[in-house]
Order: sequence, then structure tokens, then C-alpha cells
Amino acid sequence: MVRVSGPEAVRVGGTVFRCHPGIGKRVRHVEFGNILDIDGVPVDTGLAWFLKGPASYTGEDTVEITPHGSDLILNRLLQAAVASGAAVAKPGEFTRRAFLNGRIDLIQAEAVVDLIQAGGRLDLENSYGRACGRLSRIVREMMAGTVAALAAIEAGLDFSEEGDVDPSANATVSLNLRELAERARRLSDTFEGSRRRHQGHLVALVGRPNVGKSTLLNALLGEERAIVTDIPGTTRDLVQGQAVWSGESIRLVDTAGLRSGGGPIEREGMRRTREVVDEADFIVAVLDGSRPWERDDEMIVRLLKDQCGAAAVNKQDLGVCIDLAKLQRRGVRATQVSGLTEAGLDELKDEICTHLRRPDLVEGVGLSRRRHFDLMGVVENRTREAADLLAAASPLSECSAPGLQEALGALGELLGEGTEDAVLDHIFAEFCIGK
Ligand SMILES: Nc1nc2c(ncn2[C@@H]2O[C@H](COP(=O)(O)OP(=O)(O)OP(=O)(O)O)[C@@H](O)[C@H]2O)c(=O)[nH]1
Ligand SMILES: [Mg+2]
Repeated sequence: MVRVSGPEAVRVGGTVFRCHPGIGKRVRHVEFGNILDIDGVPVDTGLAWFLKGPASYTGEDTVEITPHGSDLILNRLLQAAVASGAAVAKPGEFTRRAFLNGRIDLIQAEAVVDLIQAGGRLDLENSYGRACGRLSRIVREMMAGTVAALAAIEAGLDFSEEGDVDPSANATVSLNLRELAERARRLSDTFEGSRRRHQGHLVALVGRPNVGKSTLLNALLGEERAIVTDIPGTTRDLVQGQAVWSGESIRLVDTAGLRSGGGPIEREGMRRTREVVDEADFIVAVLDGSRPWERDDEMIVRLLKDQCGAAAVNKQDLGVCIDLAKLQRRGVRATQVSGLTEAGLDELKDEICTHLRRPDLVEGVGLSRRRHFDLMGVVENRTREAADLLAAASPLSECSAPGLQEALGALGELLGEGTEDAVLDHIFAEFCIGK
């Protein structure tokens, strides 16, 4: 699709799309017509429609044209549009205009990218909620609460000049501010989980060589990603794949087998494995159930002590000879699987998904962006400090006002009020062209 937005949209649209009546004559009406190139020669047929501002995505007059869609046709159409005065949009320019024209706030604009990049159903729900203004509504309520507190403080100051102080006023305002701080904290607490959910939970398959990690990776992804051989030390690099399990986006990574010794290449592979182990959200300690316990298995299972994870006892099809009860006594959750026959894989996926860190959404939203987390932190700290100051002071003290102004500023910034161009540039650089 080619989208033309701005006061000249109808004129530009009319030079590249010929229909009867001409584009722009009818609002929100799908027109069939010819797509013209720079010389006015028809190169394709297609559909187009006109959206009159402000009732359009950008808030401006907009013409949208859908040709059949080859690169060649799109290029000729674009060339013709540019020749008649249009400029090629920068990444995110339409959404930026929507924001600048007041159609959406900055939280909603950011949610557009989050929607497009959503990793799984649950992340999509969160992004959609923000795009619809769920978080913005909460932020506006918090702004109203802060303004009310500031007004009470001002009013209290006026009263105190007249010597007529209401002693309960401090306590009430302080309590309200403490509730605001709590609300900010609860929202901030959703950040880590929501961020992980958005990026995809990193799940690492770790074990000594030849236990079947790569076989498991391939089976879990349903594609031949990693090389499998019966030679120990086959995998040296990290091999990653994407999956969605129970609505959660998963980044599954296969690693080089860990063992004592090994050549320089294998040792580098093992170093990378250890790095991934530190970073991972969940470790799957893969054991070869068909062979007796080895000293290196001990090292693998010990990784689970400090990290969220579980054991996968692989090669179950060959019979299991390791002591599962002993694993259980050590508090290691173990699932019997076979990468070869795919037995037990659904149980393993369930086990992983059950123990992933899940964000507890607050009022249906989670903060998945650092910008939101940082600003919400300012709101929490300033409102809590103001609450403390008020609780300690009598009568209503003006010293809590500057902190509350700062909290108010942070809430406004969340919505994009007074946000600097450099910050906007950074946010919209994430977008692709045409959004
Ligand atoms: N019978 C049986 N064989 C398996 C199973 N999983 C893997 N194998 C075999 O075990 C051997 C090693 O498998 P890989 O998946 O390469 O093992 P790995 O853990 O990735 O090994 P490295 O990359 O060397 O660390 C191959 O011959 C596989 O066919 C299984 O569940 N059952
Ligand atoms: Mg391997």
C-alpha cells in the first residue's frame, strides 16, 4: 500500500490514481481505478480511498492506494507521487504525525511498534491494551491525583496564613500520595516480566556432549536447526530458534556441550555456553538417561541451584538407568523425554512455561519499556517523599510541592508532553517505513 498524508494528499493522489469520480470526491469510499506512472501512463489497476482529516490515522487528509503489489509497480507509483510533490516518509513518520496532531499520546505511539513486534499472544494483549489507551488512562488518573494533592497543599498554605489550620488535611493528602506511590510501584514491578515476555524468554539447553541437546532443539522447534552427530562436541556455536508456547514467546538456544578438557574451539564454545547460562531465563539441564551418571552431569545439575530451570532426562526410548528419585530428592524437577521419538516434549514445554517468570499485570497492563519504568520510578519516589514530608510536617508544608511538580512532569512525559525531539527521534527510529 502507498499512503499519502497531508494537505496535498488529494492532489498527489489524483495525479497517481485515476478513478471516477476523482479521488477525494467521496470520503471513506473505496474507488477502483488506474495507477499511473510519472508520465501519466497506467501501469496497474487498484483500489484507493480518501480519509478526511482529522478522522484519519495521522489526523491529516490521507489517500491510501493499494496496487497489485510488485516492487516495480510500487516503485513507479512512488516515483510518480514524489514527482508531484510528495516526500518519502521516514520510519514511523505517520505515527509521529498522529502523535504530533494529538490523535494518540506517546504511550500509544510506542505501543504501535510493540504490537508489530509482539512475540506471543500474551505480549500482544499487553501491547494492544496500551495501544487502546489502557496505560494512558491510568497515567491520567495519577496526574489528576497529583494535581489534587498539589491543590490541597496550596489551599492549606492559604489557610495557614489565616491561622485556620485543618490538622487532618496533612494526613489525608499524605495517605492519598502514598496510594499513588504504591500504584506506581505496582506498575514498575511489572517491568522485568513484561520486558522478558516482549523480548522472548531465553531458554537454554545445557548438558555434557552427546546427551542430545541439538536433537531436542530441533524436535522442540520442529525444524532441522542444529547439526546432530554421534560425535561428542559437535555443537560449538550457539544455535538459536524462536517458538511460541502457551502464548509465550520463547528464544530457545542450543549450546556447546560442557565437559572438562576439550580443544581450543570447544573451550571457546563452552565459554559461550556459560555466558548464555548467566543470561538465560530458564535452563534445561539435558541428561542422557540411558547412560550411567557421570561427573560432568553433576556440574550440569549444579547449574540449576542458582538458576530457574529443570532437568530433561533424554533418550528415554533407550530405557532410563539414572536414578530419578535421587534427582527429585535434590529438588530437581525432571521430565523424561526423547528427542528422537519426541516423547515427553509437551510435558517439557509445559514445565518450562509454568516456571517462566510471568509478569503480573496491574490493571491489565505491564510496562515493557525502560522509558516507562524510569519515569514511573520518578513518580513513585517523588510521591512517596512528599507523603513522608507531609506526614512529618504541620501544617501542610509547601516543601513537598516541588517534588510533586516533578512527579507531574514525569507523568506528562510518559504521555509525551514536552518530550524533546531527540527522545522522539529515538522512539520513532524503531519503526519501519510506512507505519
Ligand atoms: N536413541 C536416542 N538417541 C538420541 C536421542 N537424542 C539424541 N540422540 C542421539 O545422540 C547423539 C548425539 O545427539 P546430539 O543432539 O548431537 O547431542 P548434543 O548434546 O547436541 O551433542 P554435542 O553437540 O556434541 O554437545 C546423536 O547420535 C543422536 O541421534 C534420543 O532421544 N534417543
Ligand atoms: Mg549439539
